[in-house]
Amino acid sequence: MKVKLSKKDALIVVDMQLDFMPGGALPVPEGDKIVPRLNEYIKLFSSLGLPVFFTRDWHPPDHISFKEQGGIWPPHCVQNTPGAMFHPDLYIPSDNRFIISKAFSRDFDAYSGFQGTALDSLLKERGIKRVFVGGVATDYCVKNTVLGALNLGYQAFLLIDGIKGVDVQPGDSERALQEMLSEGTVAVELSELHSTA
Ligand code: VGL
Ligand code: ZN
Repeated sequence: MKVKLSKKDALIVVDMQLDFMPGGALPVPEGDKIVPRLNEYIKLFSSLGLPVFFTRDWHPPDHISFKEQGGIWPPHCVQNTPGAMFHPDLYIPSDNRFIISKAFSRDFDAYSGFQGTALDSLLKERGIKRVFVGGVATDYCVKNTVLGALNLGYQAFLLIDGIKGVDVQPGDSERALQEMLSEGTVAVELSELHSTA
């Protein structure tokens, strides 16, 4: 399927931070392998003047999602620590790009980039109707960001060649994919996107 990009489209790159990469505190297997492909998406959207949104997990040191506080995760993506930084090879355009921090309060977790952030209003202000979502983890923050977008009335495209899952239970990423598709998400790959020209 060919998808023609227009002024009403935006790219959302989810949580491409060092703690989610191999060697990090909460590694997504092969999370680093999608950086080159995501960079191609970022350059495509950017070259067309379309906004690019980078979400990041941005926890305080005593966040409720951490095991010490009774949560399920090892400490990860603590604000202003090296593990919370984006992968150094991730291409961040110099303009028309936005960093969306989420889950930054001690007592609230957020897997969706829309939860407790300005993402929806930033998209609406720009007349965005369709979002293209890639990043990590397929079975957590990607899934919840995609479902959040659908709930808010956006059309959601999943970048099938630009996602990786954590699979705490085997098959979690595959189940997340099926759930996103059954809710109306459209799976696309880079070669299917084209511009007006
Ligand atoms: C995520 C687990 C905990 C994610 C964030 O970005 O998918 N997963 N916090
Ligand atoms: Zn987290």
